[in-house]
Amino acid sequence: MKQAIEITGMTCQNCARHVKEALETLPGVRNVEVDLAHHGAHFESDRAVDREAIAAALDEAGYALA
Ligand SMILES: [Cu+2]
Repeated sequence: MKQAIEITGMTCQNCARHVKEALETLPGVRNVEVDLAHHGAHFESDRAVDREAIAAALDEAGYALA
């Protein structure tokens, strides 16, 4: 399934890369695409990824789930 999220705190391509890496640490998540211009990201996963787990991974990297 595909999941789309909105993220706050990204300002440059380095941020986008950090967010991509953070999301890729989540079990089952693949094909992460970060859209810096629109403060978003989407990815594929076998099953819905818990919103709290996404928020925690982003928080650890210094960003936040919008
Ligand atoms: Cu940055």
